[in-house]
Amino acid sequence: MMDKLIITCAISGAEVTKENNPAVPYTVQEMVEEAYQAYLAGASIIHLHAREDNGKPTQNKDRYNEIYQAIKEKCKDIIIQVSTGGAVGMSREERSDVLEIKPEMATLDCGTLNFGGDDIFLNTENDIIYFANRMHNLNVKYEMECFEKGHIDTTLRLLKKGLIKGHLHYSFVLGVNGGMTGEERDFLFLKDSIPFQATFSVAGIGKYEFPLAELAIKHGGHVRVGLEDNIYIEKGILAESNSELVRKVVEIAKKYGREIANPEETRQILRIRESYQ
Ligand code: KMH
Ligand code: ZN
Repeated sequence: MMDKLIITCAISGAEVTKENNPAVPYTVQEMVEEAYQAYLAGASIIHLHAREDNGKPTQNKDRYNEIYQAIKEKCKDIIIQVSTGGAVGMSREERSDVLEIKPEMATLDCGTLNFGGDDIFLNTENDIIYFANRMHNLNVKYEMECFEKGHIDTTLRLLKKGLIKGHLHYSFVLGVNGGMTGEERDFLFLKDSIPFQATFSVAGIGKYEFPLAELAIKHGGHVRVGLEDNIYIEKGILAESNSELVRKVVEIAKKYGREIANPEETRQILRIRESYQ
């Protein structure tokens, strides 16, 4: 019997802009509205990148806190997963500032990759250990973002050394320019490479968003969608909001008889309240 389906909505990202899609939120108010509508549509986790009002990505803890509290105020029980990936070029100290607000969840990026053009998204082994350690100490549940198979292998090595702990929850982020593609064979390879007891979600970039969502739904995984990953509801047609993308996943889930997990059920499936100690 499959778990209920956890839908994460990546509402803002660090790279996508209002020029790409006017629905991308920058201000606190816009973040709250996008998060709220996604929550009503069925998302139980919001993957959050903070922005300044002018759209500039920031990892500043005060700005995150303002957005975090405002979303929590409106969507009482929702889970907010902050990004420790930030934007390309940020230092690990800058990226981890947000952990000071003690979020319920955060991402843990598990390896370096090219990120299009001259960009490199840098996550050395020491970076991964540093972030994991800080999250163990603050009891922040991490989702391990893997952009290719080598990143999974890294997590397994660190697990053996006791440097990664607790229930393992992966996110396969596929289709980044420089990472692994999101074809069915890629998905199956990654799914079969993680430990049996682990849970996973998929985040398909661009055209991979919905085909990967469908594969994950069929195979007992979970799904992330949102404007961070994909700005189109259909080929060539911009999504009007994050919630429109969430609703499309809910429709696919119905086809396969997968019920949608609410935030409390999500906490149980991901064992969010378990301590690392
Ligand atoms: N913005 C990307 C460079 C994460 O949220 O942890 C990194 C990213 C991953 O989005
Ligand atoms: Zn992100």
